[in-house]
Amino acid sequence: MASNTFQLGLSQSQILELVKDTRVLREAFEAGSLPAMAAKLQATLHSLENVRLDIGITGGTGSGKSTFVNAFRGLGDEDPSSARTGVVEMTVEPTPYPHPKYPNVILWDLPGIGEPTFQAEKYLQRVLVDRYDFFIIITSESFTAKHAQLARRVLQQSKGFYFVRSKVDVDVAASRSRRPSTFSKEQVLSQIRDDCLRRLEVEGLEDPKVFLLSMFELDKYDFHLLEESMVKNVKSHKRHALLVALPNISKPILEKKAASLRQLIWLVAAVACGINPSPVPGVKDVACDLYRLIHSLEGYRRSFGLDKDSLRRLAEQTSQPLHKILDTVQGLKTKVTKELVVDLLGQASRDASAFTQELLSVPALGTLATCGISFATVYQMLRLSLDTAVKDAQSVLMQTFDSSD
Ligand SMILES: Nc1nc2c(ncn2[C@@H]2O[C@H](COP(=O)(O)OP(=O)(O)OP(=O)(O)O)[C@@H](O)[C@H]2O)c(=O)[nH]1
Ligand SMILES: [Mg+2]
Repeated sequence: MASNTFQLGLSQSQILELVKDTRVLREAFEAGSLPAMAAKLQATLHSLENVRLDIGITGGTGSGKSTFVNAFRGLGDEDPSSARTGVVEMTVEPTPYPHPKYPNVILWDLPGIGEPTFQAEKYLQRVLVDRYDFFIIITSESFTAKHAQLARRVLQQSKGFYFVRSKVDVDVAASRSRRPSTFSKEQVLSQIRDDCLRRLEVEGLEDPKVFLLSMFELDKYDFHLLEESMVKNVKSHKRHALLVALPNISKPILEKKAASLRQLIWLVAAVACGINPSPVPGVKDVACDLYRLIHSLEGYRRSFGLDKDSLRRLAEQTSQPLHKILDTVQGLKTKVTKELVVDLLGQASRDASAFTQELLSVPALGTLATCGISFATVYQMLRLSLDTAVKDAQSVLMQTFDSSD
């Protein structure tokens, strides 16, 4: 990349490319001092963290749409901000439910597609199809012509969709109690899957994919596969927003989250050192914006479900004492304060010096010399804190979700 391109100002998509490739970052550093870049980087960071994502949840009446909306947002049915659920028809108008921790991620609880005269085109007009990034089409029974018709129309509007077969816990439990001697969970699930695929194929859909779920137990069945598929297919500038908001129910998702947050560390460090830096008391040669770092560390905890609210909810949902879950957390157990960040920076500065040397030995980073030590220390602190948060999230996952069933 020509260095003057950078000085002239990069577009957001070019900065996104930078996020993916730190070699290009090094070249970019050559072009200007950190403070000069920081404002642009801050705007990019802000838009990456706040980009809007609208997911339309649709499907048969009573199929579990509203329950899915709540479960995805980590809420039970009785939370005051939950979507209403129940055995009689509940949802008649499209209703937005922002994620409680990421209000830019919105799940839309859409009306059921139950009526006999259902017409996909009219339905999509009514719910304003353009609003959604993609759809999740749910059934708790067999897929029918209605689901297929809806999916085809969604595709024609150049939107994506995922088929979900809900309430598989009911099928598994029924089979277990009715045919105990021959019961095989895998067999029940594969029968359901085959039946769903066959019916969708009969309706003319090519190579359909179906995710089997229990809305009450997202950690079981196919939810982790649905998460991975959504992450893979969502537009790249929205991927980070989706990832951080996803429920922490599988190791692969934790790792993908971590990778996405790790890619942004240099951006956060550049912004924290380049905008409103002030000397950090007790940490030699380091100046940065501590509030920006508090925001990022709180963000790690929130995204990995390590904040008090999330842990309390998890304890309730899994009927485990909160202290038992808290015992598995090595990192921050309390609110992130300025003192805590100063302390972490102090720890990081001890092993940041090797990293600073590494950074400064790259000729392109010579211009960083003025704020090189700050950048390296902040970078190192964020890297260590993120690693700790990932480890904690993995321990909490192992502690709370029993995969034996
Ligand atoms: N066992 C089991 N029950 C479920 C599941 N998902 C939803 N339910 C129950 O099914 C009933 C209907 O769920 P809702 O989430 O209200 O369904 P809906 O699709 O929003 O229904 P409408 O808004 O009326 O179209 C509720 O009693 C839920 O508790 C599931 O995966 N397993
Ligand atoms: Mg509903």
